[in-house]
Amino acid sequence: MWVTGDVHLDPRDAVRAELFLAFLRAARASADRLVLLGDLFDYWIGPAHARRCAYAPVVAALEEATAAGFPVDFVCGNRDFLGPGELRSLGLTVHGDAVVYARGAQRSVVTHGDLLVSGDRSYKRYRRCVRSALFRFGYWLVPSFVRLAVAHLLRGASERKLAKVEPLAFPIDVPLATAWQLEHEAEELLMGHLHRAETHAVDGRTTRMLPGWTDDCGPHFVLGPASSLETFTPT
Ligand SMILES: [Mn+2]
Repeated sequence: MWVTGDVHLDPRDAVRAELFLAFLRAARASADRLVLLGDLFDYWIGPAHARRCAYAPVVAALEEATAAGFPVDFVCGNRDFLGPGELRSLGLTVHGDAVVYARGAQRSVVTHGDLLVSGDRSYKRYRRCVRSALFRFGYWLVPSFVRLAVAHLLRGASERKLAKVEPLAFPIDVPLATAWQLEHEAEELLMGHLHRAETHAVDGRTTRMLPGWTDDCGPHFVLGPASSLETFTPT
């Protein structure tokens, strides 16, 4: 089983899409399942938009993989809240904030990681807003060009904030991550979101953080008796 996330495909970036396609082929050849822990797309407006931009070959490859019986799971990230149902239509199995995988005696919690960051108050306000019932209800009512405008607005706000306060520099709440593992009787927790590789071990329980993707490498965890962080580069 391979776990990755924070691919951040951009609608205009065919290079990153090509790398993800090669990664998906490698996953199908080497693993029995692929888990995406969120932020696969930089933003998601809907399947119609996805089929018109650089997402198109990725959407087609995910549909092809799942139709051929290769399971692809999706754990929602902070940029995926708008269209989990639509991702289901591509054949993906969509989970909520966290999912637990058991491999023999080894249990791993996989989550995007945004709920385990302490101190980011303005992000928590933003998350409450976009995940609210009213916002979601509105999303289904408006035509896709309005969704696109909203996505650009939210993205602009996020980029401005990145420039100002560097939210990726926020520390992870290790006691909270350990509490999640205790609650799920898991030995490890895998997360992304902060785009940096870190490992925190507390009383035999380990939290592993996934670095973000770049244009030439796709970091991912390979789950075995002990999970390892690997880097995919196309040959
Ligand atoms: Mn991300």
